[in-house]
Amino acid sequence: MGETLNLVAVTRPVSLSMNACELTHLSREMIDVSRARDQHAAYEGLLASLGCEIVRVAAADELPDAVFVEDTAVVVDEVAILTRPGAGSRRKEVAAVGDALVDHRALRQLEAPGTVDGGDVIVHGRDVFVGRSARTNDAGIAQLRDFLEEYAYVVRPVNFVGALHLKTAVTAVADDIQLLNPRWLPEKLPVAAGRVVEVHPDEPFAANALRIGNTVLHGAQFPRTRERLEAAGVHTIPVDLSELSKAEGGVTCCSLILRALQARSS
Ligand code: CIR
Repeated sequence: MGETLNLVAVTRPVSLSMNACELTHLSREMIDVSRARDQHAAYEGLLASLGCEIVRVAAADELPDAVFVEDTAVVVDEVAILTRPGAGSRRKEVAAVGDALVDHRALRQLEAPGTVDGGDVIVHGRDVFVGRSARTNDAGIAQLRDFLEEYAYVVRPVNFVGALHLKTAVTAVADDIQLLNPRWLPEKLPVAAGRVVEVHPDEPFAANALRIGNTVLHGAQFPRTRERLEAAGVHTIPVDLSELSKAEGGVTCCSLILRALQARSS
């Protein structure tokens, strides 16, 4: 592999109650929790093999969507902002993630009436793109801006349609390449200096990719889009999260990836 990444991946176990998860665009299908746990363990193993130290938040079997830790915080090198998720059922997930992050970052907390899901937030250099969605409102975006501009980040609201989160519609797969579903993202983001890989039309959910150094984790159910990524020179590893995808989760949702830094005073 050759890279020393020094990354931390915060994860949380699949909850026993996962079949009561929030659903927006998909019809409810039975989730095999045991299989979801195996897939999640393989995902964690892959992150560890790529050089991430896994920091596991305590299980919360009564919180159906707890595995999707991405939505509970926005983390940059200087600070972690604990969110107030847009779905009321998910707000109790946040405190325990804060307990896991406190050793790694100074913490801030979003307050009502603001709502933000981390899945709507893409940090790219000093730019922070935030999707306006059913989960993320303008009051939440304004609070994020207040917290982040202190550290010279520029918060840029983004409009998108049809997807649950911004990262369902677009992710950066290299410094200069974004992967997107053009039907869900009418305006391309100015990430990645203009190179674009579009998802295969038969794979609308394939824009969610998780970049770890020079490797991109990508849903195993999207082989046609993966071909496009490889053709663009992006090294991908397919990950089978088929059970978690029934809960509208993808590869980014199941972790918070942060650079390993010493804790800072709050
Ligand atoms: C929800 O609707 O909140 C969960 N069932 C799925 C969350 C997926 N998270 C993400 O895309 N960041």
